[in-house]
Amino acid sequence: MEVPVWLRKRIKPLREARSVLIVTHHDADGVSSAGSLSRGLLSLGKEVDIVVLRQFYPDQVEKVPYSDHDSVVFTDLAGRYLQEISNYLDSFLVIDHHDQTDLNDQHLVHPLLLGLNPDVDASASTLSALVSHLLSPDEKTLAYGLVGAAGDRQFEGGRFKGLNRTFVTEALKSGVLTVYRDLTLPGLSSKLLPEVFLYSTDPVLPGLTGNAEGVYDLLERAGIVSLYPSGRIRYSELGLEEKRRLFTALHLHLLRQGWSPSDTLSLIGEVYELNGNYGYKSTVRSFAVLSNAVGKNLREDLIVPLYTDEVGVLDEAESVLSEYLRTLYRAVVHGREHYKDEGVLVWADLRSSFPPYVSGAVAEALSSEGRVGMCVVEDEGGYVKVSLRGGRRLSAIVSAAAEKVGGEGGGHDRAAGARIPEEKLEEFISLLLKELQSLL
Ligand SMILES: [Mn+2]
Repeated sequence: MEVPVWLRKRIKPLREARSVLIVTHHDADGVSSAGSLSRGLLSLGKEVDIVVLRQFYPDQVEKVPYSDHDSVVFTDLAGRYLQEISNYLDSFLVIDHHDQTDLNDQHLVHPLLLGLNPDVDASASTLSALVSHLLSPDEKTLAYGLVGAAGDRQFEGGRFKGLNRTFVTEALKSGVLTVYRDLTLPGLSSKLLPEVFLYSTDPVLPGLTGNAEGVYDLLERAGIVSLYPSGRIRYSELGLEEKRRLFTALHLHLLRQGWSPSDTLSLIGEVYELNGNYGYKSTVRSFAVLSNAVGKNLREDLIVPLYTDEVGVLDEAESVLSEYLRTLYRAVVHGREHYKDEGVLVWADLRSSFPPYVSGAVAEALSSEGRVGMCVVEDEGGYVKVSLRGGRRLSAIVSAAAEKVGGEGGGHDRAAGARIPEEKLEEFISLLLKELQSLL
């Protein structure tokens, strides 16, 4: 791996610091960034503290114990606030892969500065692991850096590319990783087969996630029910022919639900197995699901133990995960039973009944061919958070509608979100409907 001189220089404050604070985002990429970076810092004998945030606002500075540390690293967030941060911190580094950032700033580490695509070549965790590896070389750190890239779905044709690919190669060479092609749903080696589909939230599988009847039908069509009537079978225990039949049944099911052939084929890909681990840490993708649950529950205390292979932490982390998956499951079921049908828009109001992190999965479960799914949850300070999935040109539509009602929003083509004043929700929805209908 060629590492440019500017990058080595830029991480010098981390070498010199005795104590480092890592401020990170609450998803798998943020957790994996903090975890991978901690490995290098701790092995050099430094003190490390981690703070997990739902979202970074520069004015939160009083709430975070910045002044107790020699240096601060922001990972998977804060890229657009470099100027504001330099107003109150001297020694800091921002490792981010989002847009709207000043690429000339001396505190930034960003994929674009390395000639990499920030959506598929490297995520914040890839770069955090790179920094960690520069401080203290360790191939396992590189493998753990891939966890966040998996959480951000940085795959093309079911496999990593760019710097992520380089990490795979290095980790393979040193034996910390094994790669093979198979179905890539998280939990395949640790969960019973019906539960894999029932609790699948990354991705949400329409007609299966949160739908016990749908899962039973699928397994029946695949001939699995007659072979294992109790359902007490793991995917890894199936024979090759059974696996093939299961995938064919799944493929047909998802096509009927409006998925494109290439979307369903993307469920087959490279599986990156982490050697010497077990349970939900056994593959990079399932470790991402575990990390995401830890982050969404703001359990920063579990990050270092998980990423430094502390014995005994897995039980607790997996209980956080199963509670998280149960909550998502209940939210998806609730959303499907209590949605409002507005034609092009199908939406559920989950304020006061569920934590905010369920909104993306519920919106995804409500979306279908030609219809946008939306979920409303609580946010702080008189705001609501809105997630939308499906359709097209969503980012532009959502950000325009949100701005008109005094909120803010954005995202991607088929996945967007907004934060809007609670009393403006109705107005926001009617603006959305107008725009979505005009696209028809
Ligand atoms: Mn990210």
